[in-house]
Amino acid sequence: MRTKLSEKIYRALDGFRVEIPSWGFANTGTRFGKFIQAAAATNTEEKFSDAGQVHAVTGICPTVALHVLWDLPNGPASVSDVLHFASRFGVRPGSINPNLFQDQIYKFGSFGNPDESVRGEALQHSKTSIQIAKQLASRDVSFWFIDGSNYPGTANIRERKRLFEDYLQRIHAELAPDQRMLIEYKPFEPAFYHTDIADWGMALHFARAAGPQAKVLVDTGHHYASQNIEQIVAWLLSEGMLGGFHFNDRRYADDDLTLGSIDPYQVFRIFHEILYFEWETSGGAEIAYTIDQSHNLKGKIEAMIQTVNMAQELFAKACLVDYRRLSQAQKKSELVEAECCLQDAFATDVRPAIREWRASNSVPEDPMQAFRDSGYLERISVERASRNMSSVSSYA
Ligand code: RM4
Ligand code: MN
Ligand code: MN
Repeated sequence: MRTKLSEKIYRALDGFRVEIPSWGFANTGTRFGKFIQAAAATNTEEKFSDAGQVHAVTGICPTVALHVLWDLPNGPASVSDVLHFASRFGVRPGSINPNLFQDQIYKFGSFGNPDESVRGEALQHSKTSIQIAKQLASRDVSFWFIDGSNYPGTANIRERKRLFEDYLQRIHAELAPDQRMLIEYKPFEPAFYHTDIADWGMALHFARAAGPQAKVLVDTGHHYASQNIEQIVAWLLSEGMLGGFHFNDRRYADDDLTLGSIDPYQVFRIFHEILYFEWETSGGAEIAYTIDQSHNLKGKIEAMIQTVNMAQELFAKACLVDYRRLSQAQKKSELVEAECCLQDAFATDVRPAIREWRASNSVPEDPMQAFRDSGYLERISVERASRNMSSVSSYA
């Protein structure tokens, strides 16, 4: 017999899916070095295999975000391999991430580069990425740019803005009607003086300049400390411009720590703004929830399961906010009452209801335990150990 509370949670969880990143399963590191894990995935096939494990035990990760250069090393010629891995391991390709930062030509930027031939290469790679997305039936192509400069006076900021408007429009023209391009912002790193798409306002401007299928992608780690991320989310929702998220947690900069490990209330507040918006507008917001984490110290598959569980739990808590009570309290400026609406929901233990939901969806009640019991980790640790000593993916 379901209670009213678990009824609410069931409905919310039925519609909640999280995309996991292929790069979260490979050996990656910091710019100071890499700690190799014997069990890390060494190729695209192994990344799909690991992602399939996460989906099998959680039931809510049916898609994998792919990086074109890392996961499709032969470009469009790798598409058939990816489709084969997808059907073999039971997870579909998700968002496609062009790589406009790793090649030597991008030293001074991609679309903002003063050299027209480099901009041309970046455009060509973007077009190829969109082509790949079409062949994989991926809706979203996510763009993140390193473009910026390190020293005052070294870049023409206005000219670079104009170039970005121009090239993003050209990319937009390549999209199929059902595709979207997501524009990610980041205030610093690798550029440390100015970044061409430094914040959500700039990303919003560029998305509008590009065309109607361009939206903003919010990476939770890409903000200055203490910035109010849920306000950014609320504004983008109200403008119809929120395309998706890259989830991770942080204390200092773009730390890419496990979601909710430092500040679970932050993630709850983001989900709350989305669900409150949906309640007010009686409509579903079209938002891609994606994890952008690659763990250097934690076991990669365990860390991914932990992250997905946390996202699910915080989403379930957020759906418990009493919106009617909240909007009444807000209208009357009953501050303590309004704040308690959020705090009551956040304090609710949703884990029993989530376990029930899993059982009724034929998913293990405890995904982490199920993964540990499966023996998968022990098997791949042996199989991949020697290859891992020689293969290390890069990660910005
Ligand atoms: C960036 C950003 C992008 C990711 C790269 C590798 O910091 O978060 O989404 O693709 O790192
Ligand atoms: Mn990101
Ligand atoms: Mn990042």
